[in-house]
Amino acid sequence: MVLAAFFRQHIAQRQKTTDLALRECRYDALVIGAGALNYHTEDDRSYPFRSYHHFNHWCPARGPNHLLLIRPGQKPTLLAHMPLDFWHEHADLSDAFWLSEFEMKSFATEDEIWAQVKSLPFTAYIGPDKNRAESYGLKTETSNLLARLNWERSFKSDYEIKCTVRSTRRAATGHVAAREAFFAGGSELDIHHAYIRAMRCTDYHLPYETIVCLNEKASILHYQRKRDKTRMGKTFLIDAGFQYKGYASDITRSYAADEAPEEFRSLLSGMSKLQQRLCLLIKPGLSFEHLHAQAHSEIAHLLIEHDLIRGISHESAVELGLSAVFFPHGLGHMLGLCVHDVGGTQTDRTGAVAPSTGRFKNLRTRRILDAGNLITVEPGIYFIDLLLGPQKVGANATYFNWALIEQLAPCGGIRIEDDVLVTRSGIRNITREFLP
Ligand SMILES: [Mn+2]
Repeated sequence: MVLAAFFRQHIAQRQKTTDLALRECRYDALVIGAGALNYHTEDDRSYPFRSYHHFNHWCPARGPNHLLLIRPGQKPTLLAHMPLDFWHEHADLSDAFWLSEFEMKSFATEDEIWAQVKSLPFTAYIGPDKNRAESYGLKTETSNLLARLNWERSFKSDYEIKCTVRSTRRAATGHVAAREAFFAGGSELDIHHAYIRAMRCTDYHLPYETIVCLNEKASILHYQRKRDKTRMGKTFLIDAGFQYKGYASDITRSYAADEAPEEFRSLLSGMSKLQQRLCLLIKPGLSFEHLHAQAHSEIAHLLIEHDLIRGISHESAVELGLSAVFFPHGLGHMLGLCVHDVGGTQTDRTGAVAPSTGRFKNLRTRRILDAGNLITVEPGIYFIDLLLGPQKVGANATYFNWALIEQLAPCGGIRIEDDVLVTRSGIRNITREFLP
């Protein structure tokens, strides 16, 4: 089946789920804004444009100022902005694979577009331009509706899975090239360039800036600098993806050269197996917070096995927060049009928030997983000064093997991240299909 056929199904599903959501919230119609260009202060340069994600959920059209008008039982209308502008290229949409699913009307000015949605009967607006929407008589207090739309976003259609697979395939070519550049002794900048070159794209196509860390920088979770002087790294962490029709892949790999300390290489191999075991536990009905707790338990085991923590059981190590010193972030997040996708803490379509067991703070996802959810699984172990420092003088200081920690700190850390689709019977690990 070609992408257009998958897209047709996807739109039919959107129509059905959105009609239901509008009915439940008693709206007659919905307007979704793509959003406008944003400019640097007192400057005519704009920030790179990204369409509003709910706009993207319906329509892959690029560029700002488009509106979508969704009315129950009717073909969705794309009110497209086609300005008379010779400074920029404006996409010719006439042969877009998705166009037949819309009634398209083009306008040269934004005012003409907005005039089309003026004073519609009880119509909700979602998007970045709320003030303008209100001035045109649209309803912008839409949290009830958004909760339902966010909920539906967490069940990926076959079209969305197809896009995620393409995004992953492309990212995998970058990851292979990045690994080669690392083992060839390249700098962080060399590795970043190798990644981009292999994917045949520019930075604009990335869902987030690449995280390319040699050695100790792997302990900085969102490290963004690309050093060019440091070469011949002993350890390497890369967190990088690609975006296809807006759908992100989000993949992390960690490597160690032969020159890296044997203890670190062994820790890396243990983490690799641990990550795979966690993936295989996933099935519909599993609480992601429970899986996060399981990750802590296994990581505590690994730390004890490698003598980084000593004189304590793995249960107590988790209880006292010792595993969290090495693994301070959540195990994963929903993935889709947003890298940290919407709906991660909802328990139902009305937006009720999942009750927390109170054991872990700041988890991006606390859902009971269901078939169709797309989620990342990304356990890590890091040597972070800011978290280790207070432990040195704290009540638990004797549980840490400080000599070994000091020896491994220059290795930075480890994270391994796959993108996993929850299926009726278990999982489809999309990342491993392209990056085994
Ligand atoms: Mn991630």
